[in-house]
Amino acid sequence: MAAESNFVDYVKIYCRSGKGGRGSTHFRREKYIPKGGPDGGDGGRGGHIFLRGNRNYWTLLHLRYDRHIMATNGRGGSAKRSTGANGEDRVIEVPCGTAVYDAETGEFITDITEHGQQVMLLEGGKGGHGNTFFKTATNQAPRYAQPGMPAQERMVIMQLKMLADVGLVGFPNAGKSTLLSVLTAAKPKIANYPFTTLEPNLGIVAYRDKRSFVMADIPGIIEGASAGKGLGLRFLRHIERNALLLFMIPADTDNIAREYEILSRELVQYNEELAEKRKVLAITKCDLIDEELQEMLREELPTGLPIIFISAVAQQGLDELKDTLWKELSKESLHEPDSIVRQSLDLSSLTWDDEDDLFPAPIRDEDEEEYDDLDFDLEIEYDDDADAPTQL
Ligand SMILES: Nc1nc2c(ncn2[C@@H]2O[C@H](COP(=O)(O)OP(=O)(O)OP(=O)(O)O)[C@@H](O)[C@H]2O)c(=O)[nH]1
Ligand SMILES: [Mg+2]
Repeated sequence: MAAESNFVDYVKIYCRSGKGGRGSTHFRREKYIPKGGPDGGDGGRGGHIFLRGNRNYWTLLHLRYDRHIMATNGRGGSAKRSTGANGEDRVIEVPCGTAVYDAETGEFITDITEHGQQVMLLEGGKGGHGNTFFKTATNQAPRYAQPGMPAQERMVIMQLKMLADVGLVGFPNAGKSTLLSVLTAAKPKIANYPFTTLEPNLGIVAYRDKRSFVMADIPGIIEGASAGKGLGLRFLRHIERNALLLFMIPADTDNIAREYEILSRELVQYNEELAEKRKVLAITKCDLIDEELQEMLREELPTGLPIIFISAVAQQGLDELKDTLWKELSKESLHEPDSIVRQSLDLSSLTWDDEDDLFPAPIRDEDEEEYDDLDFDLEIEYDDDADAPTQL
């Protein structure tokens, strides 16, 4: 499904840092300096792999087609104490809100939430010391050098979890996209059939005194969503970070309290911590019922959360809704929203498009170290029984 869509919020990629270049075992050889002493340089460091937040990306689409990300190796050291070049680093640009997990264990690795935030995912191998480094008073002609440190590799899963203050939660057709379209400049598709919205949409709600907050319209949830029905769990991850959830149930629903129960249950089954989020309930499409009916409805509503009657179409109750949302957002959070994001992934819950196999990239011939032939000339120059070479 996601393959046809440009909204890519999941990707599995293989990353490898560069290995360190090896140190050189070289001895100085010049025409009139017969025993020139060690002059092998250090190897260069292998390239690192970094992640960097970039607000110009909204999805992980750009990573879909570049799923093997490899830094290059450090070069070996060489004669005249020359240090090998460092490998080239690779920076993976990701949208703000990207959480990264180990694809084999599900372990949470890191979370990129800000533009410019940079995190090292894999460290390049350190370069080995050349024989010059090992020269001491008692061993003036070391015939050894260090190899570079190995590369690191890791298969990772990246998930985008959108950064929004308020997440809209409701059954299909509840009027979520309509509300987003009247409160923000976003232009989501709106229609009188379920699952009109197939991708989350974000909008900025302007509030008084130039204040604003971000609202996310996510596709409709149905009973059984946490077990994979409808669009299933795929989009529930986008409400993980929301400080506040706005539940939306149409006024002409037979049993509002029951619908509220079903929605709450689906969320909790997805993740228990969602139960701790602040909630507001909007009874939508109130233009469909009269005042009298509204009064009757009040009797049978769920308790324990602010409830606002609205109509996006008739522009009723919208200011009151914004006031309530702002008030709730300003309260101290009951719980740190990002703690859910930082939990390990349950790999068995990944049932959608992720199982297109991705294999580690093979180590190619050109990745293997190149030897500097000069290094092997040393036996000709030095006789093992000879004294240590004279001063450089
Ligand atoms: N009468 C009335 N109809 C509304 C109101 N808000 C939305 N609708 C209608 O309800 C239908 C569904 O609205 P959407 O905004 O697409 O609903 P949704 O919750 O985004 O639906 P999905 O994307 O399918 O989950 C559309 O035909 C809207 O015109 C309202 O305040 N009053
Ligand atoms: Mg919609």
